Amino acid sequence: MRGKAMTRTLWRRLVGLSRGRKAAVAGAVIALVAIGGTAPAVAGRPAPTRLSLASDVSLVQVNPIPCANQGFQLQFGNTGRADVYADAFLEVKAPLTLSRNLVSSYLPAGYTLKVPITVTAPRGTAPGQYTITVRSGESRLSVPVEVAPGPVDTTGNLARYVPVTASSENLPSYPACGAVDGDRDSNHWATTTGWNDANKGAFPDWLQVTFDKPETIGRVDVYTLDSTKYPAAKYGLRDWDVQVRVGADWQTVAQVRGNVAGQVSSSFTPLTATAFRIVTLTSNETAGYSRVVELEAYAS
Ligand SMILES: [Ca+2]
Ligand SMILES: [Ca+2]
Repeated sequence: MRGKAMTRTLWRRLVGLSRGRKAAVAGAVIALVAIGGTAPAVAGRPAPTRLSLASDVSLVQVNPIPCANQGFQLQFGNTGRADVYADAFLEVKAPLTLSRNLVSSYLPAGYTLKVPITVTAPRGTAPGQYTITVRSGESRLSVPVEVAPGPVDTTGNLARYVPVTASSENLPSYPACGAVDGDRDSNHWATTTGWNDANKGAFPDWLQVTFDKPETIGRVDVYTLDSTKYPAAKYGLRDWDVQVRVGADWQTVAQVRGNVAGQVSSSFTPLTATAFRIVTLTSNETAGYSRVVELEAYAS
């Protein structure tokens, strides 16, 4: 705003100056344009583009855990008098990632587009300060980011905070990471705290947890959807295999069939594995989905 106010002041003064001095002051105005200000429209020419960039927060706090919903709202505005198509480019240093690196939009005059930007830090990201930079035309915005130290699981759950992938995800409400977020409560269903696959009536589906290093695993607990509104006997998983990856090979270590309960523990002879997964075969719902509220693994 300060740049625009200075520009207006300079032009007001320019009106009262001699021709020679007008030229000198005009040079100063052009310099202001280069750093983000904009000269007033000249008669007979289209009004110049004036783009503004802002964030709704002064600092983005980021936790390096799966499914952490953290970020900021980018406010991308057209403060000029002409409608425009405009691009905003966003960057952040690896290993951080952004949900969007480009916002491309039609911006009517006087309109501010508000875009949620999610910031993700993978497990193991060094804690400290990072910066998101946003640019559009001559406008620039820096958004500071603070990455917190990674949390440590104290329950022995090998899957907690660990990267998870799935055959498909029903987004945005049912991401795979919801199955390792520590929330086993089926009453929180549909609020990103559980996984639902994206192809109804088609099986198998799978949900996989991949370890940072080989782990000894001897038990896998599955919490499928089970609430008063959505009982497991009607909406939960019925049949699935539990598999662990030893070296390059997947081994089936347990099979669950005909389940109608909300929680099933599968114990097996402990193995040293680099990953585990459940391969879902059918649901209690006819032509239904795979639904897992929480997936856990333990040494025994
Ligand atoms: Ca969960
Ligand atoms: Ca499916």
